[in-house]
Amino acid sequence: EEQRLLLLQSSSLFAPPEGVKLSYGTAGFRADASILKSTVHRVGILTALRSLKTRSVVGLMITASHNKVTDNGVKIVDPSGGMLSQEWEPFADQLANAETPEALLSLITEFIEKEKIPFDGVQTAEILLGRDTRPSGESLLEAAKQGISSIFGAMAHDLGILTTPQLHWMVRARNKSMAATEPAYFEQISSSFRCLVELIPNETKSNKMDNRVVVDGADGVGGEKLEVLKNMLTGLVIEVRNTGKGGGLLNDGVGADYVQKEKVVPRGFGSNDIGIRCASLDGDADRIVYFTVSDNSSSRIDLVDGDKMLSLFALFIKEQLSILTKEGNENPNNNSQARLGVVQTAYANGASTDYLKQLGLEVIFTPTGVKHLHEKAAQFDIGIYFEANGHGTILFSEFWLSWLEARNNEFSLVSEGSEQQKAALRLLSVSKLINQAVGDALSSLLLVEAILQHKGWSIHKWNKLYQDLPSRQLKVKVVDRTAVTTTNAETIAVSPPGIQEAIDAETAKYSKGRCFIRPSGTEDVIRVYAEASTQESANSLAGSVAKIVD
Ligand code: 16G
Ligand code: ZN
Repeated sequence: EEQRLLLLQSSSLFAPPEGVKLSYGTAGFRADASILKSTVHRVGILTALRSLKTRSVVGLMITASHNKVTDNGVKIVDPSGGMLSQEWEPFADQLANAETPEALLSLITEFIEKEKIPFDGVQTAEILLGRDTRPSGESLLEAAKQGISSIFGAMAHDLGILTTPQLHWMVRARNKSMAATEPAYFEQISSSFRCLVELIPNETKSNKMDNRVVVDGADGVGGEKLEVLKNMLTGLVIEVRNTGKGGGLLNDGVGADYVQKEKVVPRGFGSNDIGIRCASLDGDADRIVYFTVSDNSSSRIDLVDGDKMLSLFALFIKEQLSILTKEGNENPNNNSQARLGVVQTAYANGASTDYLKQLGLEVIFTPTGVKHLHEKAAQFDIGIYFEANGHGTILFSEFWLSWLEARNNEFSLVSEGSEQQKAALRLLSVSKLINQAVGDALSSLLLVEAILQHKGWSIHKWNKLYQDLPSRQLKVKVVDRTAVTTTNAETIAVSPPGIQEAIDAETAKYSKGRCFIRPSGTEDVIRVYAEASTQESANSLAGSVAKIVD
């Protein structure tokens, strides 16, 4: 009874905005920050319930990633460090849209019963809170805290300003009883980077490679954190621009999303940077793309996107695995081939998929959205996933990692310093460097840098792994985006009837033509993606399919 009163009282302070319907989309709730307080308060309540239900530490992150600075958002981090279980998403929607405190209370009561959430006053809940640099973050975080404290036994730990992947990492670490602080995070990724650098073969060490990278911090949290991290590294010089300290506006003409979609340089980059290796983070540092300033026009870029990072990572891992499992070594039992797989979405450039298949890798497709890719990648011993937009990571199964640890220990006894041991150590370092919870721009940056140094490659050499097929993306504003439904990882439209046949007929007119449509998960639009052998034909294919949709 006391609990009910507390919830009613707390909720009456956070009335939902009128006439707005919010939904827990691909990446949590997102909207203009001014209408989000009640939603965040309710997500606070939900996060406490999630912690009670799972009897573990969970997380709550306040961010709107690459969206404009006046937007904000909120999402829940599950005990594994991954996204909130999809089963709970519909309930998040219901909670956010309950009109009165009474309606909210009855929803919660029903849900507690249905989900058998232990509500005995004995079980406690613990929630880690983080936010990006948006000015609205502070008051929204306060709303989240009040939501959490309206559940008896729930405790919030405010960790202040963090990148999204840092919070995911910390939630995962806490539930594994490991140190879950920011210094522990920096220490782990900087020391595993150091290990990879120490294991660079002598042949490439002597290559005079440019060890400088210039990073666009999107005027957000990533730039700020990278300023700290860079001082813990040796053998790599990181120059951070758009750190947010110079008065620049978050995501405004800067950031990975802008650079990838517009294919132009971010603010603060130009003709002085021609030939230099550059990278761009998004507003909460869970995405990164590389680029170079094009030498014919100082505002255009050559983009090195998520697909190319995936390819570089896949190549490196595959090489290390083949050294590790080379035949004729001391140990006849060494026949454990790791199952290595890669996961992409329909947006992956067709040339990247061809390249990966030609490497002999298993390539799987899922619908857009990190939760889908992550789930599939987790089914391999080593699963690599990336969206073209620069979000991705490499997952190592616990089982395979302990096999690898054991192999490494054997090598220490019988063949210390052998090539095989080095390969084992490199793979172990990668598993510590790259965020196991979610895509992380800072750890992806360091892994790219370590691999380029390992191979003695410039960004141009890397970019030549394969040549992107020309592509074009368009969006079509529609009244009802749910009219379009898709199947086969969004590559085929099943409704409205007849539309796929029309797309097929159009696509068939182009050499290397490929085209799909899908409803956006974050905007009221239908997205069109087209690829073909020339830029003109990709543009024209996208254009005619957009007309079909309209
Ligand atoms: C969200 C997703 C991102 C996806 C994008 C697609 C997460 C953390 N983020 O930002 O992975 O690429 O949505 O947006 O899942 P769209 O549905 O509007 O095309
Ligand atoms: Zn982001």
